[in-house]
Amino acid sequence: MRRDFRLVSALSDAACVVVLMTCGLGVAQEGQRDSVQGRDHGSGDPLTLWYKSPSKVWTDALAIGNGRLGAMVFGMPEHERLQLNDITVWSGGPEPNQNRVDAYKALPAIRKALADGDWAAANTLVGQNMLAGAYDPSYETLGDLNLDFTLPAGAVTEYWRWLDIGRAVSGVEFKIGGDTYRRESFASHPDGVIVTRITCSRPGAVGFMLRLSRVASAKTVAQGSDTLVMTGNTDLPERTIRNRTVKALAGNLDYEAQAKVRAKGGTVKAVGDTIVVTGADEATVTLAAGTTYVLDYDKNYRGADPHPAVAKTLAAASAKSYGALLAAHEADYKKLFDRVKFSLPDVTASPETTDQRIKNYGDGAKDPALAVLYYQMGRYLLIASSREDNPLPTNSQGIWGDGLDLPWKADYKANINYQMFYWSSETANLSELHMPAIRLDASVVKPGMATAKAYYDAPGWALAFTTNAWGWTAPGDGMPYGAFFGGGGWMMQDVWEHYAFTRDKAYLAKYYPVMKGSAEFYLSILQEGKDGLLSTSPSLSPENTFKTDTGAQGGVSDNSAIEREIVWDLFTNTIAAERVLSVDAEFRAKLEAAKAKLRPLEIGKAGQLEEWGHDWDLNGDLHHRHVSHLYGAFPGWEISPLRTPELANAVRKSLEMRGDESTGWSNAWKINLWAHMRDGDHAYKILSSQLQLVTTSGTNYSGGGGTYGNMFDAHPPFQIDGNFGSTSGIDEMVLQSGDRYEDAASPNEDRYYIDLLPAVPSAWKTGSLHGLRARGGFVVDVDWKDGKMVSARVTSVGGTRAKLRYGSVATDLELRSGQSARLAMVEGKLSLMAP
Ligand code: FUC
Repeated sequence: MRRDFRLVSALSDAACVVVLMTCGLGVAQEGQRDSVQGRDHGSGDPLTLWYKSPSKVWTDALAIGNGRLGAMVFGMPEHERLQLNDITVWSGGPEPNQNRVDAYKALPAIRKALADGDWAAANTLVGQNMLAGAYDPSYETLGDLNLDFTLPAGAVTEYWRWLDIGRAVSGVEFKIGGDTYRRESFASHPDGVIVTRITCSRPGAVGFMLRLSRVASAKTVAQGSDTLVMTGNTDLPERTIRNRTVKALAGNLDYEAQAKVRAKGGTVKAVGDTIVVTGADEATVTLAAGTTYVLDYDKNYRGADPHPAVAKTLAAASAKSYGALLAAHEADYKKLFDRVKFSLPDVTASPETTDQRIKNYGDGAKDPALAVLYYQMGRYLLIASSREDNPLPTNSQGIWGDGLDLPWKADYKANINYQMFYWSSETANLSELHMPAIRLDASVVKPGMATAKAYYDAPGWALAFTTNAWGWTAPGDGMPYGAFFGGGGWMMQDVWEHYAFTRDKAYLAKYYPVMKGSAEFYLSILQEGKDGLLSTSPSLSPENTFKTDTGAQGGVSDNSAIEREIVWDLFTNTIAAERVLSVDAEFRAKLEAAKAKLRPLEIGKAGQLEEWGHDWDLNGDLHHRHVSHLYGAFPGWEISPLRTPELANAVRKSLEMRGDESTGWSNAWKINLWAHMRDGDHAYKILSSQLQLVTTSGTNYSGGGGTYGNMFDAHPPFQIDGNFGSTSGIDEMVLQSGDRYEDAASPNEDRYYIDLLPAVPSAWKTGSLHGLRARGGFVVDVDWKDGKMVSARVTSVGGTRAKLRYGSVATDLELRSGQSARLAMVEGKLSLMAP
């Protein structure tokens, strides 16, 4: 179908509406704009992504966001599409009856089958008894802001579009005849709006029709002459999901979006449910949105009508000039973004477009500046999708998802993905952006208590394999992945790590009960073997299955490694939290006793770390994307090459057996794991395959991971965890701080080694990374040259004592808050000196 924009401009406004409505959308590259001639250079700025052709598919478009509101900017010359998202737009609603209340009664039979080695029976029993019902709600699009431009005929030349992540501004610019047309878009956190400004070098040449639309359930009306108001509810139409009919369901969530146009010169008027601008010198479109969502189980996740707040936000932002909005946005964004500076000498400063650079990188071209850009893109995306006051954390699409049933519901999958979103939040100096996740974690305690009771008759709270906006905590959906019960314990890393990095004791006191509730659950479900050792039974290893030596297959074991590693980690951190707070000595003693009796991890016949607590690894899916049994090496700290060398060797062996090719997030996990194995070159090899250009969006579970042209991670399809996880991986190559030591001078404080340059790849001979955060409350700047550290500067942000380590040589550090120290290699020795 073709839209003819010349026709539009020749008709009356009223007729335009009819033409547009009958002609369909999204094919604006056709017609007279068949040939868009790209500009031959970008801005040259190292933190700017740029392209010389308009977006053809969604993963070409460029992402902006203010934490809660996001948009994908497509940048077609005649048609701008800002595909909109609000982090709270979810279908479905709370499901207070999600649990199977008597499920725990099946446990004795399951445990007996496991003790008897009847793996098949155990698997069947878990499938029959331990899963809740359907899991249907999905994160959804908010809709589209469409601008259909009236442009003169003629070739589009010198076209380019960009995203400047140093300023968080995206733009499109091109020429027709001698005139330059330009649009700039950004999402402002201080003003709570998305802003697009349209200009042309020729006065009076700005003309467009503005529409606000959504694929389902929305109604748009004009209000006055310059504003559109779109309202609706995220009810689910009847759909088919995996051959199952999902009934129409009234959604729990109402949304509202408002867009207002301001123009200099020309006219602005409402025509039907559109706003038409003609003959203006420039125009600014401002969009605000909101929903009834509130992250509160007791309120059934339903808050106030968003209308008054949306109207107020829009009115306040519209009263400011474009320049004032932009200046406030940039200042606010830079406060976060500028905390970390990463630089690698740019050997071949590439003039190519960003997608071409990604392609070249995958083809073996050396472009270290692309790795720097990719690293900072992870930080940009977190700032854009998880501000401190976000009503929900970033989800598996960040905030950017188009459609009503997004891949894997774009939820908070708690068997790796959700936690990976926040791995870099603390290390990459964006600590406050971690808070939305910590609040979500705390919000599942109440529904999770019912889940703990239903499936284990246990105290505390439990969360199985995933959660969503509506407090889902039950196991479910399918086997074997749906019956994993490690999600809650794993999520508690959020709560602890935020303290470990910030040393905020008031924060820890507030959230300690959340950790304690999770620890209580695991304490009560641990099973004692005949030898007195503890493990979980039933236990799973996310999404993987095993094959025994006699050929039995299943996904339920009596001793999976990851569940023990999660428990080790949770108990270690809860014990540490109690030591800091001194509120609960009796409970701490119970955890200490149980931790001492946890069944040690096993090393199998190939030297690998056993995934199931049985030596079955060689019979199974050798290249499975999940590397769950390696949790103890990362994100956990049970295994480390210097403290537990034998287990670390087993981790290396398991990583080798799994191979390097996988999905995007799996690549990212392996970058972190190889960094923790202190093998920077292997980490770098996987980072390089993560920087391969992916152009397909079909789901691939066994490989194909990489990066889309717009720098989004490709599972494929798009899934943002690989972005965040890779940024964390680079942090872990340069700085690690999770190895603890006992400090006799202050035995109740958790103390850490700060490992400088533990795994910098040989390809990055010389470089610097300034502003990373280390556990214990420090900021670290480190510089290296010819593969060796030149100097490091450590500044206390609440930290007091640590051990600085380079290779295996360590030195003690003692600082007061705000104080710095410099560490340098002097005649081959680590020396601490005044900054
Ligand atoms: C798990 C993974 C998939 C995907 C999904 C969001 O199911 O195994 O690969 O990441 O979560």
